[in-house]
Amino acid sequence: MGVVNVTPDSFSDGGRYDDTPRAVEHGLALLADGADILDIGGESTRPGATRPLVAEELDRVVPVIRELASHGAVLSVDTMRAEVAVAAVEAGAAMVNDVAGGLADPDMLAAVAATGATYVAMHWRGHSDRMQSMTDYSDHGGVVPGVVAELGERLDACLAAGVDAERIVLDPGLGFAKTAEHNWELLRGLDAVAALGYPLLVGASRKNFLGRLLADAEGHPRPVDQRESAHVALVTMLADQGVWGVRVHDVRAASDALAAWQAWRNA
Ligand code: PMM
Repeated sequence: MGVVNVTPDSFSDGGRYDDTPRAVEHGLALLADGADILDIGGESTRPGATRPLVAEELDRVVPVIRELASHGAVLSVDTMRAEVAVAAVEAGAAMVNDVAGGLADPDMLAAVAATGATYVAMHWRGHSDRMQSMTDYSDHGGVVPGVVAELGERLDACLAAGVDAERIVLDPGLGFAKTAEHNWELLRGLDAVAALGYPLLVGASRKNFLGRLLADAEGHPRPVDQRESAHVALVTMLADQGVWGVRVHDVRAASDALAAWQAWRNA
């Protein structure tokens, strides 16, 4: 899944593709690099981000989805809002990628169920302006059981709202109300999340925990655009664990890693 952030302020690529022609051009380039799905987002979820108006979000994503759909791309909309999800599906999106797993908008799950779109339910505890103060998982005995329990609740809510079980994908939500250590624990404990019985999507691309892993001698995190080699190692391991998808910015690097992994497996 290649990321197209039509936002002025995403941490990894904010402002680079924040108008329709540039976003479409970027999406087409990601397809040429081997993306199977493009994830179109109009709201930055970086820690501390403020939310756009609904109208702004619609203006950002709908024209890009309409245009990329006309090129035959399989499209996902990265949104927490039912209204945006419905408009995106009408414009040609086949998937709704909701980082809030339905918690940010009480209408989301019923709206998605009515569209018949595939739904990605990510683990989430609160909006970006406060999520990094919500990293206490001690009530659950740790981040892995905590995410499994809370994602399990979202799963039940999806099914109760009528979302087709065949169309649900789960995501542990790396970096969302998680410390760097939590992200590593989740990657290590992904089997427990997979045991919920649904396909998994994982987004590690360019995230802060990789910057911290690769920090220089003074402790300065490695810049966002220089974290790819470490990410490629994760993509390969995630593929080997059987995850359904990886959400990535550098599709060429991830595709190359997967090609090598596949050739090795098939030999
Ligand atoms: N991460 C971001 C945005 N959307 N969606 C899913 N399903 N999983 C993620 O981990 C995820 C996401 C934040 O990254 P970005 O600002 O680079 O898009």
